[in-house]
Amino acid sequence: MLLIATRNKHKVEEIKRFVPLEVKILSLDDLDVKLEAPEDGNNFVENAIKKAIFYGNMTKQRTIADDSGLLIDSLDGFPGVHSARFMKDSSYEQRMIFILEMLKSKQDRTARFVCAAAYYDPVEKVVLCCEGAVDGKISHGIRGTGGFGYDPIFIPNGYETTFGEMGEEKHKLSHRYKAFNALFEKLSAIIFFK
Ligand code: ITT
Repeated sequence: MLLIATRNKHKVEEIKRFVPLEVKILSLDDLDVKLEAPEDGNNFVENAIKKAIFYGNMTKQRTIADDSGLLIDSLDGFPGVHSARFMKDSSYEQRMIFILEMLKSKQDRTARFVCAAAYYDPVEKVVLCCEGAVDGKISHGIRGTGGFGYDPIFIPNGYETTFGEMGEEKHKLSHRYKAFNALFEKLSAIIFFK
């Protein structure tokens, strides 16, 4: 059994793709977990590990967690580790409008999505974490309805379309794909799932 410890249902769908079919997946709702893990780390790796350890110790289950975000170079990496929490009471459309407004005066629109994928086994006390990133730029408008979060304003390098316009293609090149692909490659070498 494996707990996918995220409240974000889009992340759950993206992470599930990596879990071997024979492994039973648990969610925080399945285990009736109401408490929120601390997210006060300085970077994605710290936060992903904190989430995995917090929920793994609480539930006694082997646990996977994800911490991720968008970093915009000309805004000194904003919103970065605060991607989920900045303008928390506003819709993603409002947040994206705010970002596009801030970038109006900037020449440089380069940005990257980063994801840290963490695994914790509370019995064996094993912690593993892999990071993945995808470079690109911020579009001039909100484009596409696919994906979630900031997908409609992020164009990965080598493409003309935003993640929000892409559909399946996102899952072959995204930050989450790179992080979880690396994590499950390591896990399959050391762990016998059942
Ligand atoms: P959990 O902490 O419960 O996993 P969360 O959504 O709060 O869920 P994070 O703290 O890691 O997760 O924040 C990640 C935010 O970064 C996410 O809510 C989006 O705003 C953004 N983000 C991360 N990956 C993304 C992706 O693939 N596409 C679009 N936006 C993404």
